[in-house]
Amino acid sequence: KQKKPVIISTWNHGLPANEESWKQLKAGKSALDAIEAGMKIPEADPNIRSVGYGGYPDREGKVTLDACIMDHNSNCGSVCFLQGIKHPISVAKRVLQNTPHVMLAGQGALQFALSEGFKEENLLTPESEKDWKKWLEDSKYKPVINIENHDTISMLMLDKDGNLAGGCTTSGAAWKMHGRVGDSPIIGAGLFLDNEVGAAAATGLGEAVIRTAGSAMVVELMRQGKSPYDACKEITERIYNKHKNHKDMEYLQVGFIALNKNGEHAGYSLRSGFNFAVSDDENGHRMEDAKFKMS
Ligand code: SD4
Repeated sequence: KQKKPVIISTWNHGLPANEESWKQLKAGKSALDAIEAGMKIPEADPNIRSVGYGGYPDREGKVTLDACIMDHNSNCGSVCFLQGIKHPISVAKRVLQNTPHVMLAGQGALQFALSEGFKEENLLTPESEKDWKKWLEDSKYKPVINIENHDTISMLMLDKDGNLAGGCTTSGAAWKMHGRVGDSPIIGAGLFLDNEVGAAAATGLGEAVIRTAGSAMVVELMRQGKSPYDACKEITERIYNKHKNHKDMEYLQVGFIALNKNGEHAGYSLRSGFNFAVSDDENGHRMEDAKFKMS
């Protein structure tokens, strides 16, 4: 029997996002509208340093954003390397709805956002600017594992009709090179779903998730009959095996969430410290700790 609706999203900031998305779903909004409304909360929160407004900038002091959204008909919208727009998830939704394309990047994404009525604003908060200036003192790129329990917000949803949808939004890796794009806006890497099977999304070091087509692989394992938990675990282990002797291993963290067509969910991460928010009728809104491979 299918359990629905169900929402799952990454990290502590997933909880207020889930609560808002849940409210929207219960008010009869579409899955895409509900995802957008929920994800706008961490995007707008200056204290969340890994998403949207207030996110850590790149090494040139520029906040550059990645986001995507996908519906049950495999329609996708994505923006990457977008600057100056507070709600990249909303722009991604407009790419899905109002363009013949899946992905818009950089200046082109900004131009599209402005044409859709979005306002350009400064996303670098005084706190982020201060941290960036401090970082410039030794300018070492070393991603932080479980950055203040935040990182990307990725959300998966099974709506009341039993259809899957998902989204991701992030300011990416702090102190990245200018122009760097992570896994989060890439369909198949940071997010993937097949409405016949299930949905998966990633958080953590995007390079590792892209190298392994992470979320797409989690969905394929579910297609072959694996539970969400076993699928997330197997792909996390694959990522570990591929990176055992890699220079990224020192600071490598990846985490996956997955939700199948029956409403069963799971999360799993390489290192400890990953958690996710889950919402359903049976147990309300709560946080769950992911199982992990190593501490
Ligand atoms: C990315 N998965 O851009 C996102 C978030 C992150 O270190 O910053 N990870 O890779």
